[in-house]
Amino acid sequence: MTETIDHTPETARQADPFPVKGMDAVVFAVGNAKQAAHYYSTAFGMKLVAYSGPENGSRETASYVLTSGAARFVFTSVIKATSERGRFLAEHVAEHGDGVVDLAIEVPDARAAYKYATEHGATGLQEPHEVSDEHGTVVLAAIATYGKTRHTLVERSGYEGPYLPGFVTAAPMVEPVEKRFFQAIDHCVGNVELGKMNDWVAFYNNVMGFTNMKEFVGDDIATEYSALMSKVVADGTLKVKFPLNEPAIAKKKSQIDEYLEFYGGPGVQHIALATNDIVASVRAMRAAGVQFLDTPDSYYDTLGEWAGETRVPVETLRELKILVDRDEDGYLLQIFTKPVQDRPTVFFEMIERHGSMGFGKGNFKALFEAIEREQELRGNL
Ligand code: TYF
Ligand code: FE
Repeated sequence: MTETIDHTPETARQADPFPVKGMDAVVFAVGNAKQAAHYYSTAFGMKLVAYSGPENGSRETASYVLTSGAARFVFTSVIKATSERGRFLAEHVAEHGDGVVDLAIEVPDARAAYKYATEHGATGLQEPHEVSDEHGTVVLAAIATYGKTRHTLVERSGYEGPYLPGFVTAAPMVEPVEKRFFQAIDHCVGNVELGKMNDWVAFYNNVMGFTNMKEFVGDDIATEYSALMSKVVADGTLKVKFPLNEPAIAKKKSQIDEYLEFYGGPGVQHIALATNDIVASVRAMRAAGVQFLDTPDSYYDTLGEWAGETRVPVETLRELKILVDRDEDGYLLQIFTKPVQDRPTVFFEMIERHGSMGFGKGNFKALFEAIEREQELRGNL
């Protein structure tokens, strides 16, 4: 009998089956991309860096690319739908309102990523293909996720332009802010239908090799406060984190049901933006007219007892309605905007992490009471 010796180095055996470099972009389909670009410039301190539209050969759609540090948002609207893609985007806005069509992920090898994903159960939407212009070549592929959302897999190592081939460099729309409000996308949350959360967790486990993070919201919290269940999947390096929510039966109508009703199905609920100065950012955003969820004074009256010291004095947190959560690894500061369009659908979170890799579980009671007050005002409770 011969013994087989495995000569594979330890690192290769444990190699990530689906390596990612990070979030590439969050792509929104909106009714008026020109005005959206202006809002994210003034209210979110982002900078217009690239554009594609009729002036440079895109007769069907106009797209504005804005960045803040490593975070990139793309706003696309339809000028005249002629192709399948144009009709998809026009119908998406008609059906869902402004929303996210693509959580694009940067990968080192788009062909390998697509192959792995589709061999492990993903629906392919676009086979890997090269796109080029004078700035170089990218490889793009796309797979479907919840609702009509997709993940474009972007391999951009052969490209040095402003965003993607076909885009031209654009000058900022407004005077750039002195200090950016956020520097990265921290996590992107999906709302899925009742009973489907575990299926989507399994999807990311199988298709991308993502693993579950320890934070989850089970039935206990669900029925008492939040009316939702939530689990988080992430890549091994925690650069891409996707919490997934489903509605739970509770005392009041679930905020997830409200989203599903008004969005018209599953989709992206919120994008969390990582900041290293939440106080300055929230002040500037409030001054620019961004509306945040309110937190009652009682939250701050007892905050010191359990949250301990943070870098921000409690009085400043109280003034700006910033929430705190703490776990064994550290703490985080966070705040949530109200929905950023007329439908009670997509919103944003600002998050400043100090060690904690959680998502603010300790704030669920305060947060969900604030959301319920808004639902009540909308007549959706
Ligand atoms: O991303 C998260 O899981 C946290 C918690 O409507 C959360 O931000 C979950 C649902 C929600 C608001 C916040
Ligand atoms: Fe979040």
